[in-house]
Amino acid sequence: MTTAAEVLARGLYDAGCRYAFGMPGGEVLAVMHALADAGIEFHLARHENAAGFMAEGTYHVTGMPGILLATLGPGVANAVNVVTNAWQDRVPLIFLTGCVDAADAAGYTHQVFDHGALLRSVTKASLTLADGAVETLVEKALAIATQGRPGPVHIDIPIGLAGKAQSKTRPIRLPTAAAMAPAAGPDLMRARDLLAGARRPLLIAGLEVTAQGADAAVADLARDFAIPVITTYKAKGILPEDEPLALGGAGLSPLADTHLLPLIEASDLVLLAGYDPIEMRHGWRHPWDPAQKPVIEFVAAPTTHGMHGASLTFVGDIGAGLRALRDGVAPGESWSNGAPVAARQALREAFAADEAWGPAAVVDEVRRALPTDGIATVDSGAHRILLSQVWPCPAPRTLLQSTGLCTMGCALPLAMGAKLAAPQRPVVAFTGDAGLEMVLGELATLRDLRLNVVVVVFVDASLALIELKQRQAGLRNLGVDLGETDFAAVARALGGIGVAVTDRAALRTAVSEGLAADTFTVIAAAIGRRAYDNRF
Ligand SMILES: Cc1ncc(C[n+]2csc(CCOP(=O)(O)OP(=O)(O)O)c2C)c(N)n1
Ligand SMILES: [Mg+2]
Repeated sequence: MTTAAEVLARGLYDAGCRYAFGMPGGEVLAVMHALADAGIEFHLARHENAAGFMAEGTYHVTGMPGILLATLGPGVANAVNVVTNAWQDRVPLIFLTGCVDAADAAGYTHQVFDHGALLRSVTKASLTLADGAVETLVEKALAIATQGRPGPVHIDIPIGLAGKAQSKTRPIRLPTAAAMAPAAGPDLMRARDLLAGARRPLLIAGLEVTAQGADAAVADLARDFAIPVITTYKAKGILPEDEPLALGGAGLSPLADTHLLPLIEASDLVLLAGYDPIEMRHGWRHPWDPAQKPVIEFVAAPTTHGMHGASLTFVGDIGAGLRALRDGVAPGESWSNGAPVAARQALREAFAADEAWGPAAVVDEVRRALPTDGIATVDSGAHRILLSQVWPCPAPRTLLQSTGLCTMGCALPLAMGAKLAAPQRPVVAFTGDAGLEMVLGELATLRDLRLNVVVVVFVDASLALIELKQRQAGLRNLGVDLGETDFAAVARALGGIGVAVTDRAALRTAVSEGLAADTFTVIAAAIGRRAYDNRF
């Protein structure tokens, strides 16, 4: 006998899913056991929200959708933030939940609400598993989650159905639809003419490039045609950031924008590669007028964001699109006035990391200690905006963060998922003190998983980003200060190594020992309040 839960689990396994995280309740036990029996590792987290970020961490390493499992009612409600994050940050997440059978729901209210109605605005789809159609629904969920603009898909699993035998089962059919390359035609000819005639071309690359694995196509185009590249924070490293054409990440820093936006203004052709402006703040609304300047866009799915326009839009396979664009075009002169080199130099000076001590020194020391195959994650707050400017990425997908939703509490669990899926790679999580306090329980999960993630916490006893905004707005100090937490002691109490540091040398030692340890390490870097004034 094969149950519906087993068919579901086998389907997800056959599609390549290997990791599930969550918090069970009585209503999802059959599903949890079926997942494990099918060969999908199930890991218990301390909060559904963190479990979802662990699943996301595995996705960035493996490229396969992660699975979040939650029980009905409070389990679903606890997961709303991470599901929304998957929606805004374009993460293919399969969210499995239990629900009472329809007949029961008609006359029973305890913990019962309409999961689909709650989740519909923040998922690509909310499906309910149906007797005899399990394979079809798994196929549908995976196709929806991974195709076009990736995102979360919810599957509600009625309790009675999970353990019910399925009379006929079949292997699932994996999604076959491939992203389309641009068709030959007048638009492509015009795009090639524009590239051939450009003298000051500029590339802006976004998260869809990493999602589609089109990094090499972007980097090759940039190098071969000497086109400077601005990326979003999520796309950092598409062009290794030590290369002269890499202008770093843009998104949240008005200071960085003062150097980058004038380059856009000066350019005579803007090429957008997988650029989804969901990562960008107000300053990136309509940064060009396509009536005045040619803008050629390659995107994964049709756009309706209203953030900018383009002269030509090609929807589908971004790598194939860029290769088709350059086909038959000879590289010409590029930026003979040297403006991108000057902008790069100005950015380096604006975000210098040579201070004796402070948040940039913390970032600088860890960057020196982390090998180039290392993965860093960073939480939301002032520390992230500074780090995203100061931290050079040697490759894509080596700096993970929440850039669409910008939620706190993501860095630690993202690091845990990444480490689990890539145990041989060193992993460091950067977080603010408030962000770490939001997910402290996951240090216990870290201990139980025996992962040697190094957690670096910027201790400023403050919601620094919000305190800064409060002060800039001329408001009195309210609701933004934290008491002092001894994070090193907390780490030790939870079974890890804890170190408090106040200078570069001690930090250097703590990071190298942490990376070599057989358990997790929390490094509490005391930077004091108001460390970010005039930094970004
Ligand atoms: C879940 C969530 N709640 C609130 C916010 C708003 N917010 C953004 S940054 C921030 C302060 C974070 O403080 P901390 O983690 O200490 O980082 P710091 O700014 O001090 O570097 C807050 C409250 C958010 N982004 N996410
Ligand atoms: Mg703080």
